Amino acid sequence: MIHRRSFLKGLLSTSAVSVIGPGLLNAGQAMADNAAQTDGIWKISGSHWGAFRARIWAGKVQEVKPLEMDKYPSDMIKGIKGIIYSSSRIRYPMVRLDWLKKNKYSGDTRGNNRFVRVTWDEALDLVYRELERIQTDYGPWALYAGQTGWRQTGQFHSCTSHMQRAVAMHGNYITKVGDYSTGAGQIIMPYILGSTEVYAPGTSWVEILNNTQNVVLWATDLAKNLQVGWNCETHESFEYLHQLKDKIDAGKIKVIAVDPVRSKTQNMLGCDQQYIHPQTDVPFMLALAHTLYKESLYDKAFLDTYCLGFDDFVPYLLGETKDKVEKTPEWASAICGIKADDIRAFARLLASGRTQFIFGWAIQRQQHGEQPYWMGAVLASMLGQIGLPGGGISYAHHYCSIGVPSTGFSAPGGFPRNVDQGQEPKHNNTDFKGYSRTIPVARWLDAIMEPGKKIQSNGTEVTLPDIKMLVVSGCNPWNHHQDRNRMKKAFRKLQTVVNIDFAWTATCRFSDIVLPACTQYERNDIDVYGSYSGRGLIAMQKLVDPLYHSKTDFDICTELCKRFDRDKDYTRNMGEMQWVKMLYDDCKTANKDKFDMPDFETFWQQGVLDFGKGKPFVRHASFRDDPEINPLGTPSGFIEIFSRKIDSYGYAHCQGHPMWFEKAERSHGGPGSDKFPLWLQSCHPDNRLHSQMCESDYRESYAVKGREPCYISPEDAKSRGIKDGDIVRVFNDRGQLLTGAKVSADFPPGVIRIAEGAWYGPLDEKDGSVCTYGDPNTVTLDIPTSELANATSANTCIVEMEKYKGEVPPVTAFGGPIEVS
Ligand SMILES: Nc1nc2c(c(=O)[nH]1)N[C@H]1C(S)=C(S)[C@@H](COP(=O)(O)OP(=O)(O)OC[C@H]3O[C@@H](n4cnc5c(=O)[nH]c(N)nc54)[C@H](O)[C@@H]3O)O[C@H]1N2
Ligand SMILES: Nc1nc2c(c(=O)[nH]1)N[C@H]1C(S)=C(S)[C@@H](COP(=O)(O)OP(=O)(O)OC[C@H]3O[C@@H](n4cnc5c(=O)[nH]c(N)nc54)[C@H](O)[C@@H]3O)O[C@H]1N2
Ligand SMILES: [Mo]
Repeated sequence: MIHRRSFLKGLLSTSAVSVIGPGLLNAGQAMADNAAQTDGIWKISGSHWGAFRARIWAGKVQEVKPLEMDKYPSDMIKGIKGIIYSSSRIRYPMVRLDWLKKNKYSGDTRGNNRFVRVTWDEALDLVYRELERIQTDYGPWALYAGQTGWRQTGQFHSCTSHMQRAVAMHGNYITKVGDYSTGAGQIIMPYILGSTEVYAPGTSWVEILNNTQNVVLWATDLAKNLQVGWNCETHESFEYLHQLKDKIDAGKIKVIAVDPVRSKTQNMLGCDQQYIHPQTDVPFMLALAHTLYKESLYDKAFLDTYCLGFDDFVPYLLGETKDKVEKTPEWASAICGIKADDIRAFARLLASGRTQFIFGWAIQRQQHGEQPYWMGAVLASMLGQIGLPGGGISYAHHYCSIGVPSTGFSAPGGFPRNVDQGQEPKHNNTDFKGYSRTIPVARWLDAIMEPGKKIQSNGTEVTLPDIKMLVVSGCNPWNHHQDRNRMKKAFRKLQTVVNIDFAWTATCRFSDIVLPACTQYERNDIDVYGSYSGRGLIAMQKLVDPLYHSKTDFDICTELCKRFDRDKDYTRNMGEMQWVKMLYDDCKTANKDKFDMPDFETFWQQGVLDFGKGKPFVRHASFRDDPEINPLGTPSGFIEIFSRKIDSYGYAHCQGHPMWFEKAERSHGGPGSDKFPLWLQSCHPDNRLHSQMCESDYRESYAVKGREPCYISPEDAKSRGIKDGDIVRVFNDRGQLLTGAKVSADFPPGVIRIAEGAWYGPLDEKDGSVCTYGDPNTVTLDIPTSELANATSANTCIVEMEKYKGEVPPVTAFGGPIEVS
């Protein structure tokens, strides 16, 4: 199982470079002293959006500005204040009225948003009562506490760990494997290149800038997505993007973005775009491979030395096996919308010099999302440049500043998500009644809908458990999962849903017990500065005390554990600052041979440690140097163009080599497009992190008449009589939502975008109810990528849209519950 945090920990503990001493002490302190005399004090903290200083006065955060070290701060820093003081903060523990008062958990009204305020003791007693009931009446298979997400930053307070450890102190439960980000990629790539690749350090930008002739940005929007990090983001990668732009301008590097849309990155770099119809990357790639093969532009020696199975793949390319279709440029052109001659020219360009592929993740978040990643590796293998500086393939340069050299600093640990060794849960029942204890992350809703169903998953059989109770913290399932109306049906079957959050999201609306956590700005913590680069450490100094009746997740979970006498085990008898100091001290010890870190008090007062710049790195270089001594982690140790292992599973939609499969639905002449001609891409937002910061006054900077924007091409707008700023209804057979039209020439006909993370605001809890704010997951398709990864297929979705006539209903997404006394 891959946890990002543990992965990063392992990763950062590799090489060592010299330390650049803490440089910000004087500037920061002087600023703080200065401000203190007039209007408050300045503190330092970090966030997914970057490090910042905040001015506190009269017990309130007055002002937030990026840390000086951050040369390319994200605009989203402006939204932080709005998170703290949003109208959707959860003020008190709340319990759903019908669940509390009626019998049988009143699943039929779940989602009606009518809640009663209760005391902390009442709320936690109810949570404990429900955990007891589930463990004794059913068993650990009926409890799901496994879903995770983008909890706020901070190594100690990382909230999902707190919830999971507290629940684990009480009893066992169902967990998940994988994530929504890279669900298909992280499962397929270990078979092909021997690691997840998606969470691996990529070739450093300096190597690309110095060695590459052609950079292919394949479905990736670096300038948009590098704004956020899993830990506190440094934005160092933007320095390299600017250098890349200079090289493009000077004619030294050619950058081509393969994307249906003209992205923020393309606009920033001024690079070329290779338009492609959505979801048709595999036919395009197959035709590129066909050209390389036919024109002998491929590296036979590389395929012989480093790869297995090219000979098994070629017959498919030539139309001799499987579908018996030759994968010519003419064949591909009819599917992907690129002229056959342009495909040939593209293939010749790829083979003309040093070529670096950089893939994003959106194309594996679609049906058969395993295939483009595998086929990308085949193309890169045919070019024979894997392991060379500035050549080969990367699957993650848009994520957490991958490509910025790592300092080799060992990151601090975090709060444990399991019980300690030697401890047992109160109810140590390990009888899962034949149900699988671990399920693929995106299939939890299938479990609720079809308990007992057996599905294939990555070479094993999974029996979906009969989930009766959910406990959620640090993620927002009513943001991240697909198909809201299907979710409503599933949630009606649940007995009890507990959610811990600081914001009244749609998940709160569909819960029964809601516990108010405080934000990260209301607690002390420590974080890595630069997730993969290991640039430094950030002290996350509490800015203000927890607002309203909210508490830290740590305090909430401690009090829950007190109810079954496990609070001391849970906390290890330590408080917040003891934990933070211990994590720091352990980190100092782990790094003692590499960096001279000051004592905790000095660090805390200073706020930031800077370890300087790291050493450049070339992905797969050691494998290329000597594949016998440094084999890949694949079954054979080589790049597997044909995978016997995958082939042996006998899956219909992921066979022995990469293939093209038609999608369940597809625009541009694909299935269903006569009725729903528009492809909806629910990309990651430019001005939020998923649903976080959607509720902030910062929203006003991009919302259209108070709704989430929907980007649409001038052609599609015109043919539907839609003007920029109009309220439009987007719909298909699964649901409907209202958004505000943004007409933009960056979008081609047949493609619209509504960013994921727009809060779900249904008019009521009934099926088919319109979403009033514009959550794209109201209409997305909830099917697995394939039997291999079972990942989300969110980007396989087609819709129609129209100008909204009639009276526009108010937005119901924000402002919290309907409080009933
Ligand atoms: N259609 C579509 N759907 C998608 C995607 C897509 O591209 N298209 N992308 C998918 C991907 S890649 C991802 S990663 C997911 C993201 O899905 P999530 O990770 O679920 O998204 P977030 O909105 O970040 O949800 C985090 C929630 O945790 C809460 N929270 C944050 N910090 C704390 C804390 O300290 N304590 C407590 N108690 N709560 C906290 C926040 O308020 C928020 O409600 O979405 C997936 N869904
Ligand atoms: N600002 C911001 N940054 C983020 C996040 C955020 O919420 N906000 N979330 C973070 C997280 S959790 C994740 S998982 C990553 C997500 O990273 P990705 O999944 O890579 O990002 P997306 O923005 O969904 O899509 C990237 C590009 O893929 C293109 N694309 C989509 N479908 C296709 C297709 O079929 N073919 C081709 N060729 N191109 C296609 C889109 O047009 C877009 O330009 O971003 C991270 N960074
Ligand atoms: Mo993600």
